[in-house]
Amino acid sequence: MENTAFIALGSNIGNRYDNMVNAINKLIQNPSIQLVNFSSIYETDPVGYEDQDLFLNMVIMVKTSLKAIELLDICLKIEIELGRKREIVWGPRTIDLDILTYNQENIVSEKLNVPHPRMLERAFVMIPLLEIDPNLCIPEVEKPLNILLNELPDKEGVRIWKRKNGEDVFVPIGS
Ligand code: PH2
Ligand code: MG
Ligand code: MG
Repeated sequence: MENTAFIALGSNIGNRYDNMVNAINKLIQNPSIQLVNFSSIYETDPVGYEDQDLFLNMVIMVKTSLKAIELLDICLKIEIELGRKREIVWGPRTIDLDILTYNQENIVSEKLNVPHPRMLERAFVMIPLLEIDPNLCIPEVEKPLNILLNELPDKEGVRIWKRKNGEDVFVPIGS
């Protein structure tokens, strides 16, 4: 499992928590993907298209022997299996799985752009990402990520919903 990827999860339709846990379980059922770390779950105000329900968001870190494009295909397949319909850009979704980074690679293609082009502007990505790796470096980004996060305006739109380490500890891996 020589590659490291960070993946952002988001859900704002149906049982949001089950959608996230089911997506993680489906990912790690793949023998080429191993879960290394995961963030707390945050409830977040919708960004971009605001007339929709609150999201749950989190970030996971995986190791994988898959190429980035293969990992993307698995993510898209899981989105469909969990009932995602693409109707409105930035609109409601049962589950969204976005590859944020893949090693230190820069990938620009029609299907996949890594690092994720909007990740640095989104507190709902940056807060859970920094929770699991405060020292992460993003290719071609000079500023430390905590400084970039501090500069973001919409941090109060991201509120802890289920703590990773706390009284209501959750385990995203089912039996
Ligand atoms: N995803 C979007 C657009 N807006 N807003 C929140 N709070 N969380 C998301 O995951 C999200 C969003 C497009 O992927
Ligand atoms: Mg997204
Ligand atoms: Mg997506």
